[in-house]
Amino acid sequence: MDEIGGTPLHIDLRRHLREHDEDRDLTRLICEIADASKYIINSINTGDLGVAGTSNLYGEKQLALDVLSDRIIIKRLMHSDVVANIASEERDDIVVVDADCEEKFSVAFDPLDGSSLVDVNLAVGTIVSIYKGCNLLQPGRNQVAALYILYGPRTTLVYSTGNGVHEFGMNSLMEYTLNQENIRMNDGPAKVYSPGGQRSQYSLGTEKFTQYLENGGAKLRYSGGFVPDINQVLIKRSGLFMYPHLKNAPDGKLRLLYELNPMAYLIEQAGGAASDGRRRILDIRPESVEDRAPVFIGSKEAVAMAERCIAEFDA
Ligand code: AFP
Repeated sequence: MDEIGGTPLHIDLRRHLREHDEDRDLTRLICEIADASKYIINSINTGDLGVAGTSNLYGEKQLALDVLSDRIIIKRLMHSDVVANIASEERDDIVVVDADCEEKFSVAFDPLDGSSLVDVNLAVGTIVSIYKGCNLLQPGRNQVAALYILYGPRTTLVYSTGNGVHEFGMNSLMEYTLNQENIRMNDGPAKVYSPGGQRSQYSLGTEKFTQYLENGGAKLRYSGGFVPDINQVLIKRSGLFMYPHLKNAPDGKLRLLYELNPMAYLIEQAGGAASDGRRRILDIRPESVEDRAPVFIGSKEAVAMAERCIAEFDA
């Protein structure tokens, strides 16, 4: 078996899940989502870049790609036969697939995060959060799995089921094979930082924290896409992404169910941290599928410093 640094290569996603003795239904679910991404890639490369003529529950104009990606994933989730409830960032209500839900999974997903970047040919992604049972409105610490798929120069998939964080690359046969497993963030200061929101709207605490990052030599890397920005922090094993509380948006911008919980689960599994500036993202109990929260996510040391600056300057 070919290996680099102890990583057995060419192992495909299904085999990796099986070799990690993952639940058979969870394996099936994750592989269905991976398969859906093949159709999303095709849509991104050849599809309609225009608007769909509809808006989502946040009043945002939906792109044709948003609606198409949402439909592709919903169809696969239903086809899996192991899903009970589905919440999509592009839909107003939770889709109830099976009321007999205790033994099945409930899934929250953002079908094409950063879709407004496709027409300028920047990287975008799909983000998925998985819970056992019926309830989607529970703290993120109860997730049984999370993953994202990054549609960039290469297509990669990163997942965790609570046994480490693993990255797969799509090969020429459109299969996902292992690139690296058990990814661990390095300790120490953040090497890169991705500051979301307008700096003029930053609180004093966030401004002091941003200066701390810059004085510590962190390089600014912000693409406007949560998935590529988090992927950079994870694969470089160092960095900090933030979309903080703003004077004109106290809850920040990003959504707890579809964006923050799955990414916080992955980054914590890799030895990093995720906070809203005052508490652990994964301990927040959502009140509705629409909930947003400020976020500081990445290297543990940087997240701890963000909390210190906010406690000291944003009382
Ligand atoms: P879109 O899906 O509207 O492009 O927003 C992308 C996103 O949710 C997330 O991927 C980015 O990190 C963040 O919003 C970018 O927000 P700004 O455009 O305010 O920088």
